[in-house]
Amino acid sequence: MRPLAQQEVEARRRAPPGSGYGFISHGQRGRQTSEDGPTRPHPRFRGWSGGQRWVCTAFHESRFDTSAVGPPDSNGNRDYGIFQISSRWWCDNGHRPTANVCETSCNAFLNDDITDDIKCAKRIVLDHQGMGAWVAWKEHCKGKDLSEWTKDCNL
Ligand SMILES: [Ca+2]
Repeated sequence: MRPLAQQEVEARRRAPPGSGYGFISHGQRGRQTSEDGPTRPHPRFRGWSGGQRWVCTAFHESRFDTSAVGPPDSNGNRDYGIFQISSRWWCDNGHRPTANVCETSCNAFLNDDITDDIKCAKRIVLDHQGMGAWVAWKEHCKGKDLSEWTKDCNL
């Protein structure tokens, strides 16, 4: 994962609440400071603002179970891992042709190293649906106050 450039940190810090900088759309966290000074992103989410969106989505997709595999859909595709990434487009589950946009085995999304899961999720969110690619996001997280999800994380 690319380390967060200092300029990005500064830009994020200066971004007004609700400016939509990066993934932040719910306000204050983009300019949050703590008593110890400016907060720093957790290493897992470095370079990835708005971590609470992902924490909320991951919880409602998989209950944070990195080994979760969803039931097959009508085409035999399944969702894999903490972000429930679908074999339909994003990874190869070895069962049928797949676009495999993230160029990885779906099994790679079932271990405790979520670096590759995050990398693929970052690719997915670039697609036209954005976070809407995740049903859990739309049903449980979108438009909600998500600050509780990361309030103790010092993101
Ligand atoms: Ca993984």
